[in-house]
Amino acid sequence: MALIEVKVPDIGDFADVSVIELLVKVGDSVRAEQSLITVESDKASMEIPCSSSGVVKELKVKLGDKVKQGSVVLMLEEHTSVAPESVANSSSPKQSLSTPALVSTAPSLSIGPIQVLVPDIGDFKDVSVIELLVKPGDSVEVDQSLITIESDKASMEIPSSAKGIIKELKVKIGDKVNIGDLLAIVEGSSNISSKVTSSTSSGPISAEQTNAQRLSVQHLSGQEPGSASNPGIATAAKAPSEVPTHTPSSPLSASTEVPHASPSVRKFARELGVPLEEITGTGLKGRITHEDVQSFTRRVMQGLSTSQTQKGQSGAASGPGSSALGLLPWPVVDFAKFGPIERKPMSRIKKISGANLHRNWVMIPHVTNHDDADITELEAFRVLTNKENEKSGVKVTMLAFLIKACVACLKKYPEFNSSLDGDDLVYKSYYNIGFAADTPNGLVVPVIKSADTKGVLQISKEMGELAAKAREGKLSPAEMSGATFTISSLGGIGGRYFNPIINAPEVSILGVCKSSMQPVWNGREFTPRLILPLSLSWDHRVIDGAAAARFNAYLGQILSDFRRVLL
Ligand code: CAO
Repeated sequence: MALIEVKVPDIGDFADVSVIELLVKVGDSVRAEQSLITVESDKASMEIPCSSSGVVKELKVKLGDKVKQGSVVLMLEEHTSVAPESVANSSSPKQSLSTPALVSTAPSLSIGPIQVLVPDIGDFKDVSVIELLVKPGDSVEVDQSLITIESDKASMEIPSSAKGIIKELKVKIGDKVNIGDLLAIVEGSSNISSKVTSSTSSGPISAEQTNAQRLSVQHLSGQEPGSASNPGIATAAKAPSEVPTHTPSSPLSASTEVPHASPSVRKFARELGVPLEEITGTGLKGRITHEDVQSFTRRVMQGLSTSQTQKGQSGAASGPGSSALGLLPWPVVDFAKFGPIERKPMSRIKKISGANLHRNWVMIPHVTNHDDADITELEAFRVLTNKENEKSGVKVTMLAFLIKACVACLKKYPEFNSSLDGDDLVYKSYYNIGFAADTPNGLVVPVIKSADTKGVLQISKEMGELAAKAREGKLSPAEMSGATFTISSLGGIGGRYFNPIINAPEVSILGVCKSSMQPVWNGREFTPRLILPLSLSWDHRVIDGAAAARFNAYLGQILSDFRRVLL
């Protein structure tokens, strides 16, 4: 096994940046692309990834050290042998980050609306806006940070190119931005800049990139100070000698209100819903560390302190935390202590559905009734129908029959098709049936609209189309909304019974598992029958046990003799 030096790769304009976090320690197993350290310049921070997998033998940097391209970060005992030269060269970060150099012109008065655009942000493409640091009406100085953007490996603050009052913010949290995008309209009030210096670049950034590496300031009215024409992006592509630049002001002076934390800490805080502005950082220069976020969370969970955000939220909206329920705080475990681990972010769908499931589980008093339905004849009919319709390309599924059967039950027992709204119960005269679909990214619930007006063949066809769209992640919000009742079928997979979680604001959900041949006593003998296990969860605020038992019994009757649907 080769011992190699892992070096800081090309990090664009970053030179002599501080190490603000060590993300690994001696003895750790690391894999290629895993972040090793976080470095931070005055306006941006980024994580330096590992070039290959192996075991950390020695750390060559410590907190506060200054590093640049080529600095040795650590010695790695590689799992697979790779020539050291190629390692150093291959270890380029996912994002090549360059601190934005700002275009400026000679100091002069400039009054009028000014467009502030996203400057050259290196290799960053479609990066998310994660923080708005100003709002309309705020006074801003030149170089004052306006927003924070973050890719998967780095975050950076985008400074204002103009001094004045923010008239309009053109981005919101979650927007994706690129070079040249309009960020804000600033009512300019005085000189745009004073410090004039030339732009420098290091590493392989080309002359063209260097030239383009400027913040574009476009005046909507009046002349660009010191320029004959409006210097939009096009002007920004002039040679450096033609376009004077100025350096950003001191990092902390511009945004003293903004908590300083590395991208991974920000991400960690966001995942936990921890407001960074409420934390006092204990790291270098007051930086918020991973531990700060953990100990803040621990204190809130133990009821020793309260988050301002938590205070501001209504109980119903935020849901009770474990401290409100008098529960022990969530255990914080360093899993890596016990063996190798891999940390992966949850998919967007999982995060959204997880939050919904959690709320529904906590807020709805669930009860589940389990029952069986004899589907021997129905399954034979389904198989026959599929044989007869082979050429149509539409496969009739058991789930389509279940949807039709449930509509009949919902009509007979309308409270199952209702929703709670304060002290009122809203009864719906339409029957939109959601069905849980398992996709590579998580659970989604497409909806068959007006299922009462559709036949089993049409329902099967729509279900096939919606399930395909679900797997491809192409369902529109409209196709996943408006359900009045949901079915979750694990029949194609297996199992006997389970407790499905109600999909609020619905009040019940049917879970079905795999049917199997069972010996059933018919009064004279045991006969083999195909039995489908049913699990009906219901909201006990709206429905009581007797109604649920009747619903299941009626559903069983329909499934055992589908002609009852017509009654
Ligand atoms: N008993 C026995 N076999 C069943 C059955 C049942 N209840 N339901 C379906 N099957 C059979 C089908 O007949 C099919 O067999 P063939 O290929 O031999 O015809 C096979 O299982 C696969 O069916 P399917 O799952 O593709 O089709 P479906 O209409 O039953 O379900 C869908 C479609 C989208 C609901 C399903 O693919 C799916 O995603 N299920 C998972 C839902 C889920 O995750 N629920 C849990 C939510 S809570 O976390």
